[in-house]
Amino acid sequence: MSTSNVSLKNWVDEVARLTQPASIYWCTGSDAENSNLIEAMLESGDLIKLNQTTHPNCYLHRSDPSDVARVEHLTFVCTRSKEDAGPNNNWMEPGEAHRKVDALFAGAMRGRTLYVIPYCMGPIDSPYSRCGVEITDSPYVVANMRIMTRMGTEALRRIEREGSFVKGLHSIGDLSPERRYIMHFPEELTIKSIGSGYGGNALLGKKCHALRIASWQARDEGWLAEHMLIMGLQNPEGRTHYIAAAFPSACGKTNLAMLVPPASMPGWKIWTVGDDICWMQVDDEGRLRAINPEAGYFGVVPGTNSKTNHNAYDMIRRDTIFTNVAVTADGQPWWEGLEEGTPTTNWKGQPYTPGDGPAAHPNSRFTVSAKRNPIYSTLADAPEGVPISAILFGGRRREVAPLVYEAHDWAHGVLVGAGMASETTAAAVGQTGVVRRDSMAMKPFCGYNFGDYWQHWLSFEHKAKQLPRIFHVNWFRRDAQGRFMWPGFGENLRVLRWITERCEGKVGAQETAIGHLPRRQDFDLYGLDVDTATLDALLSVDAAAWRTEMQEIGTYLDQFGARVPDALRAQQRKVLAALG
Ligand code: GTP
Ligand code: SPV
Ligand code: MN
Repeated sequence: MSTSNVSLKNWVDEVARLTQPASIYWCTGSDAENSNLIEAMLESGDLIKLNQTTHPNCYLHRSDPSDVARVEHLTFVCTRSKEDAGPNNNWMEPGEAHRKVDALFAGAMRGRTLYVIPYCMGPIDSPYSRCGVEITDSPYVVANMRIMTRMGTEALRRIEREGSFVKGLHSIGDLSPERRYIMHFPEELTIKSIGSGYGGNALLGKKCHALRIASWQARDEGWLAEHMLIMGLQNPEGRTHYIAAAFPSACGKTNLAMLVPPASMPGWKIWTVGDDICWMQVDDEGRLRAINPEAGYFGVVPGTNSKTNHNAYDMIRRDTIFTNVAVTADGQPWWEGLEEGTPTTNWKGQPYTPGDGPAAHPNSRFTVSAKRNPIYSTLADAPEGVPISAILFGGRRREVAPLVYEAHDWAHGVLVGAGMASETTAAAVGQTGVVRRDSMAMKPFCGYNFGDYWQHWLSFEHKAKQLPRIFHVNWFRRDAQGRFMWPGFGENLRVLRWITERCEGKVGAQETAIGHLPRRQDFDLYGLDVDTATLDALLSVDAAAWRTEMQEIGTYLDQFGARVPDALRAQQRKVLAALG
């Protein structure tokens, strides 16, 4: 197979000359192709068969122990001007970056197959969707891309009609962290990634294309590419609101998007549109409309059980690729937080005895088709997407941030997003539990200068007629003993209920310097097991702590110098002044 797109054909030839593969294979996305790949990976040891009686069509992949998470320190945005990448990105001059990685790609695919993966991010017939082609020497990447994107012949046909596509070149190289780079060339719509087989480093449609490159394109073209879930909330009267929410990696997007309502809130229904990435455009009526560019979920496994999230738990019982989980004696996948079974083999494939530390890697993941989700929204495939009523920002904050508050207006909401902070997690290599600024949950993913990005966000005030309301949430407050104060998971629906009722102008709040907070009487407390003192603590503002927070946000903004919009600084000064 080949293609009528000359630039694609030439690029594949050029890459083959550089990387010297034993063969070239064009992926069609067919079932037969997938079965053959899985067979081959079972034979090579890339995949391990899990218990097919309890977990039909489920497989385990063990990655190299040095290659289990995103590597932010090895991820670069290579723009002609360093300023355009901004202090939020590692930068390398494009010519130098190409030379550096091309030297590593030379001969990298010797003895291996080069796979050409045409893919479409978003419904194949949506004007909001964008296509790309990933070249890789990893069959695991092919199998994952098949689940995560609309991959194969249909995507190739769209590329041939449209002409343009994002080029992503990937090789696992020698998996050495010393020779690992994730390079982005937004001005050339090109990605080059070598030395890692892990999710965000290797499935180039996801963070590399749909966030870093797409955020750059979105700024040029007047739309938004965000690290957000998209969910529908249907109230007992049958009205549905769609919400988009940006939380940093491993801070609860998949779980919120698949929320199971508590028994004490009958009549509420949740629909998942997306769990990680959201592309939004202003529609003809002046509203923000969102599509999920992905077709599957690459989700955090630990913590998933029938009580925290029955939907997710059911979803991953078949047709799932697990990465770096532990295994029981009878071949079932196992992870921390699963409330049944005993692991006998750890994520590295070594014998496991309880007390040895985590059996599954804290960043172990599942890859599964979105269609396996029992509450999958049929609108996830709609070319026109869904209208967004509210945008949520949120982080993992043991202190300071209350359970929920609403921004005063759009510009203040942009400050709320820009100033977001969260404790680091196992989703990226490095120390965990350290509070860092993570603007709009895009610190690792914005393909250009945050100063310009905030300006782009502010500009929607003039582009749209009916903007979503903006809120901030925090499920992760802790008490003096270190315990979570809020039960989270399904109970988060109480917060979402208040949010949708705010959007409908049906419920009150108290006015504070940082925004509108629900009072106890504004909140659905029926059947909630949280004592009054805890609830009051969750719904209050500590003025002294917030003054410090706002000053720190001011210092953070200073890093971006002249690129920080004046309107954003004005918002920061206004909140600080209101705090007294
Ligand atoms: P990425 O895929 O990395 O972008 O992560 P995500 O934002 O989708 O996070 P996910 O929903 O997978 O949750 C990450 C971890 O947080 C899991 O271990 C969850 O069990 C836990 N978690 C999710 N929601 C809540 C919550 O409401 N409360 C508490 N305490 N933990 C939660
Ligand atoms: C994240 O880290 O935010 C993820 C997983 O969603 S990865 O695809 O590896 O980036
Ligand atoms: Mn993510």
